[in-house]
Amino acid sequence: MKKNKASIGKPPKEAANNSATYARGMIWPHLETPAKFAVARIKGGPIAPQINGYVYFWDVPGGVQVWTAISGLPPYQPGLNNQSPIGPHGFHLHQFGDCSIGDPLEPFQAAGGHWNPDNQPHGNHAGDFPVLFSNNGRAEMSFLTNRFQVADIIGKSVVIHENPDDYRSQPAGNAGKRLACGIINLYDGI
Ligand SMILES: [Cu+2]
Repeated sequence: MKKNKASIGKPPKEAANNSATYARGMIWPHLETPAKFAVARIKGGPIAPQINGYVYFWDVPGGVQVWTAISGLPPYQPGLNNQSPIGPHGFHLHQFGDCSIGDPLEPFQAAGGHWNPDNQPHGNHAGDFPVLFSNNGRAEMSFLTNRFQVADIIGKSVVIHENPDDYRSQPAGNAGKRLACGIINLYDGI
């Protein structure tokens, strides 16, 4: 059981050296051509060190399919006394592939602001993603975006925030502190 828990979101070993075969044959049967495929390994920072997981990206007709599996999210807390609730968690692409922790009270500032290549307001940034809902600490989600291709996001980062994204406050949806970060790399069978 311990082994399973640690490997949430990770492909089985026998598939690790052939991501295209894995993608076609197992959980993504709609994928018909060898795709550009990327992954961000997500790790929690000092505010939520238990966060752990993966975000996968692969090119599909019409855009990119994103699939994520995250564990170790903090429990939901309602927003009392004008404080933001903890969860569901803002989830975005950020500009820079630098997940240095920096200030432990405001971690992951080196990842920069939201990746926004076409200069849109927040809520319509290319890297604005749906929020992550914690299910006893675990979130899994898959969605389609037509805002980029895998090749456009290599070397950017994925950030998970403490608070929900309101999709309209500028510049970042009032999503609060940065709990976890991962750099997007071309998939090579991690
Ligand atoms: Cu963000």
